Amino acid sequence: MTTVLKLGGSVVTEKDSPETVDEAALSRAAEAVADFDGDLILVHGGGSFGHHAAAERGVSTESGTRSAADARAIHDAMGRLNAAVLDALHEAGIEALPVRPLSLASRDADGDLSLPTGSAATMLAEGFVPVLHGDGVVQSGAGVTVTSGDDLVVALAESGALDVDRVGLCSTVPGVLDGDGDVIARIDRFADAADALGGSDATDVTGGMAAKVEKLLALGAPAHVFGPEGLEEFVAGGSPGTVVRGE
Ligand code: IP8
Repeated sequence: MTTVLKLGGSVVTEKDSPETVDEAALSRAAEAVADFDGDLILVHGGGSFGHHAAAERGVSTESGTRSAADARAIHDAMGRLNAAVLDALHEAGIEALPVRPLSLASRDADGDLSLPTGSAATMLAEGFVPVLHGDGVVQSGAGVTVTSGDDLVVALAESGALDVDRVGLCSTVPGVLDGDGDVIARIDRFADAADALGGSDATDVTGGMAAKVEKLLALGAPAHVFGPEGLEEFVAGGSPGTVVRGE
């Protein structure tokens, strides 16, 4: 059994300030993750690294680039963030290794993601923690488009080989919020939460909470959406924030 945990880009970076790591938040997250017992795959988002690099070049999940220089600029920005995340994880005693989607994944013309998971599975078997991240990924007929960390989470969770039974999405909000700002404890159907779900408030080329919930509802495993204050509880096996589970 494997747990997949995504650390949102807004948790580990200053999302409105280009290429700025939130060092304190990142090391707090790494220390919390260090207490996890079992097989763990981490994914992190783009925050002020990937989203700014992609937005500056007009690249998104929908709109690709055929400029290798632009694709590299996005990938390199994500590489700088990935290095900072790995440094913090190593500092916390976690044997983490990078798995970089540009070199591994592809999308078909409909946007369906293909993510080979052999390297992550072997890393787990050898006692490492694979760390993936949102990235530019080559797409049939579109050049390189942006693949969100959320899509990677879904692909990992759907890979039979990894046997994922639990998913966590740690973002800056304490869960999926209703119209009054209260955390919705459980979402089984998109209609339950549709009215309350809005867009993201900072530069985000891959969509806000609504897009996340829609993807999570399609998973076989329960997904927990929570804020940084819920991370310790999730790592300990608890259910902070909102549980999203499709019927
Ligand atoms: O923050 C986006 O990943 P996300 C990655 O998980 C890039 O949506 C390159 C913008």
